[in-house]
Amino acid sequence: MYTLYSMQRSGNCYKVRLALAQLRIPYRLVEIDILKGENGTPEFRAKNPSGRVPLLEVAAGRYLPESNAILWYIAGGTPLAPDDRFERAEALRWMFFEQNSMEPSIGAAYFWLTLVRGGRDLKMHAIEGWTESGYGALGVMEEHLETNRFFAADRYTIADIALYAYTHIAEQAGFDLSGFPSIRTWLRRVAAQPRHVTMEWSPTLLEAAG
Ligand SMILES: N[C@@H](CCC(=O)N[C@@H](CS)C(=O)NCC(=O)O)C(=O)O
Repeated sequence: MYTLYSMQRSGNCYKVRLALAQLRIPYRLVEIDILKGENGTPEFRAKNPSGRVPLLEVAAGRYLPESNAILWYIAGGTPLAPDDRFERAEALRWMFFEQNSMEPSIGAAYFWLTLVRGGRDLKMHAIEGWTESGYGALGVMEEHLETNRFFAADRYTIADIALYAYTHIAEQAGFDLSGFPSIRTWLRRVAAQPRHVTMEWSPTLLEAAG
């Protein structure tokens, strides 16, 4: 069984929890609170030298970091990961975009402005840049979604999962989505997919409820 090292309030980790739930893949969840420095221990660094979550242990002692690489690994061979050469490249295109344009702006704003106490003061100098590049990324997404239901392969894929993670919490990070109607429609479309789970959900909660 997989072991996922994850922080509940991390968008990068949520991507993996969402895909695992939708694929009905059972796994063991280990919560790593980076705000308490739990990712800096020698034990965790031995598993992932970058000290970052998410991290998936795919087999004993075999570790895979990077949320989007993990999505490709767990979704491989399923409709969530396009197999056609062009559609696969389309999905990759949007997943690279997510890491280059969204995660460093909206993801960073979410982390520092909502999770870190005093983060706004600490990062005052960065907010203008995050705002400009975050709205720039949202503009590119909006334009695509005006004529497409999903990001790649004309269906729901891991490219949507990757982009959903930080877009659905962008308003918490101070981004106003009212001028992005196609993104808001897409957010509802993604949330309506079978076996969708929220960012708050964890398999532990399921066990507790069951
Ligand atoms: N590109 C990586 C980014 C992972 C990342 O930055 N994770 C954050 C939590 S969202 C983290 O672990 N930060 C701790 C650190 O950088 O020391 C991914 O997509 O998985």
